[in-house]
Formats: sequence, C-alpha cells, structure tokens
Amino acid sequence: REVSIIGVPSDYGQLRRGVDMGPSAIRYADVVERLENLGYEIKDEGDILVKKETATSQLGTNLKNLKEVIEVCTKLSIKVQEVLEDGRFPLVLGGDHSIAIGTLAGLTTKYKNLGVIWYDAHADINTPETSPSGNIHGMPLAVSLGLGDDRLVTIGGFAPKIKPENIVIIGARSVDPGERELIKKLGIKVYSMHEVDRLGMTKVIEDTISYLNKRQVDGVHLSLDLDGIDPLYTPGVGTPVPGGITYRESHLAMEMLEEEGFITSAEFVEVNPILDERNKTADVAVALMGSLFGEKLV
Ligand code: DIR
Ligand code: MN
Ligand code: MN
Ligand code: MN
Repeated sequence: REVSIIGVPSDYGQLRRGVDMGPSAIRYADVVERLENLGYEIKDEGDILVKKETATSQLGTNLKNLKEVIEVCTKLSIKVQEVLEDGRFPLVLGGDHSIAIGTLAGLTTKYKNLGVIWYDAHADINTPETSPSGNIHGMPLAVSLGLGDDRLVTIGGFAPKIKPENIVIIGARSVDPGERELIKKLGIKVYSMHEVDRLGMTKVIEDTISYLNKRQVDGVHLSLDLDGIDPLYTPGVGTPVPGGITYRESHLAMEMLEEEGFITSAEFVEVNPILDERNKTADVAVALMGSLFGEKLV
C-alpha cells in the first residue's frame, strides 16, 4: 500500500502551546523509516501551512480560535481529498484533535458510509452549548455529526460527514455532562475504561470490528488521541487522564485492526513535545503506527 503522511502543526483547538510541534516530534521518532521497513511506499507530503497568528478570532462565539481552526481544517480537508484521489492511505499527524474536523471532511468526499474509531480519554462530542472550555478539540465528533457552529459543520461544503451509528469510542474516562447526554440520545457505541477492564481489549476490538461490519461501512478511520493511552506511557499530552489504556493493550488493538485489514485512514493527535519526557509520546505514537501497519515478530 502507498501511504501519504500529512503533518498538521496546529494548536488552535486548545490552550496548551506546543502541540503544533507534534508532527516534527513524530518525524524525529522515525515514522518514515519505521513504515518503509514494513515495505510501504511512504510519501511525506510535508505540513499543512498553519499561520502563526498573534491575534486570533472567536468570530463572536465562545469557540476559541474559531477562525484559525476553520482555516486549518479547510486546508487539511483538501489535502486529504487529494491524497485519496491519488489512491493513497492518508496518515495525518497532529496537532490537536480539532484537526479531525478537516480529516473527516476530506475522507467523506470518498467514503459515504465511513466508520470511525475514536481512541481517546475523551468523547470530543461537545457543542458550543455544552462545552465547558470553548476548546474546539473537544468538539470534532459533534461537528462531524452536523452539530455545532455552522462554519465548522459545513467545511467541505456538505454536512453531516458521519453517522452516529458508525462511531465507536474506545478508552473514554473523562466525559462532560452534555457529552454524556448526547451520546445516550444518539446511541453512540462507547467502550469506556470500564468495558476495556471488564471485557479486555481483545473482546473490545472483536466487537468493534463486528459492529462496524454490520453497519456495512465503506471505510474505517482510526482517530487516535495519545491521551487515550495512560499518561504513564504518553505523558506528552495537554489533557492527561489517569487510568488509561496500557501500552500493550494499545499494541494489541492496532495489531488486531491490522489483521482485519480494516483501517483505511488514520490520524495520531495531541502529541505535545513541550510537555513530554524525551519524546516518549512521539515514540509510542510511532510504535503504534508500526503495529497498525503490520509490525509483528512472527
Ligand atoms: C473537554 C476536554 N471535554 C473539553 N476535551 C479534550 O474541553 O471539551 N479532548 N481534552 O481531547
Ligand atoms: Mn481527543
Ligand atoms: Mn483526549
Ligand atoms: Mn507491536
């Protein structure tokens, strides 16, 4: 398979600076070499141009840096669409999780019944009304479902991008009250840490695969927030939450998804080298990409 790497050096979706350096940190962790060694043809498309603004704009809303997030996600959606048109696998490196709005807008120009696996400590399904922070990285799932600020919802010119019954959230352990209500109302499938503990990761991924297969999805996007993993292993994230998925469980999840030949695009987000310990979090991200692309001893 041919893979295109797209860096998105944006930190506008939240307030902890430094996550814009995530793509560099992941490249320094040798992502290209790692995947080339697995026999893939890798094209590093470089970074989406993200302007470093000194004054940002909320465009009269409670959404922080709304104007900048719209610009970044619009550019990213176009790039993702181009990569798909070239028949390549988009591998997006964040940046904070608001960039998923752009990734999903690009992907759904091709995939009309896309499945989404959201690997995250959070549900990222806040709307402007429910958000406690105004940070857009807490909103990409809602936006992609057509809920939230119209200028975000309509990026790419159509909405909604995805269906609630095509989403599986794995690793959730910090969910806001409004998010909880919306998840219930829409009947979104969630494997919180309770289910991960109780069922084990093997069963969680088996069930995820059969659930999405039943939905007859035409592609599956993996959106992996490094804060889904326990901060013991990935301390370099802006909103760490203890009690997360382990390093081994995460590898197992990636390996099982790879065995199924299931994933058609992926993004790895929220790597913040300023908050990290010796690039540990980027190293874990690249190790997980290795497993997602078929790295195994035997
Ligand atoms: C919180 C934090 N739910 C918010 N979200 C994070 O601000 O909406 N998502 N950190 O990854
Ligand atoms: Mn997230
Ligand atoms: Mn998160
Ligand atoms: Mn592995």
